[in-house]
Amino acid sequence: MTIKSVIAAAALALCAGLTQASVVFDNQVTVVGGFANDAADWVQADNFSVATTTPIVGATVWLESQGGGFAWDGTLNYFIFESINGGAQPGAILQTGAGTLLQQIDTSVLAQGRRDNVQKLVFAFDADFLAQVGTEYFFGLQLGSSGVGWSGAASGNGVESFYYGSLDDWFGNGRERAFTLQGPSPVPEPGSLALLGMALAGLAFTRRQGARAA
Ligand SMILES: [Ca+2]
Repeated sequence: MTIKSVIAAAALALCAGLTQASVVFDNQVTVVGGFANDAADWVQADNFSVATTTPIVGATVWLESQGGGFAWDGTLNYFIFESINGGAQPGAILQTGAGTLLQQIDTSVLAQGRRDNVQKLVFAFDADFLAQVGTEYFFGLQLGSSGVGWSGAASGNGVESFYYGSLDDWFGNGRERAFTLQGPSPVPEPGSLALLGMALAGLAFTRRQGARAA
């Protein structure tokens, strides 16, 4: 292994750690298309909890057109609610904001409208939300464009509410929503940092040797 390849490998490991946010909750829904619910006129919500107390910095959601043509206006309003009534419904809003789109991926899964594909969207929260271990919450989403639904699966305990009415008038629609929640990027491992340092030191040494020989 040359020093250059060691540097490249260490730099790659560092970059991977910095760009890949950790998943702190995965609702583990297999998106098959056709099980979307309108998240424009309604706020859709689904429950979650985390394994350790952690900030949540963003989310990944799967969206699809219900009538065909993904005419989404870019609005990604998100909510974190309390979970009340033994997990039956969202309670008070703990945080809400306008998500910033980081990435949109056209999946190969046919959408409900059967004319285009389910879209996978990665977005960042306005501010971190500190989720406490042992506490259940609801994650909610409201899009700007009607006809765009939040993908999900046929069974589960998804809950929806009529947005233009009252946000405390929830009822279960019997569906799981497709989403993951992201924690902060992992701190680079000491091993890869040490490797990079050693490689750089080695490179400086060989350069000195080369200069002396010349
Ligand atoms: Ca659920």
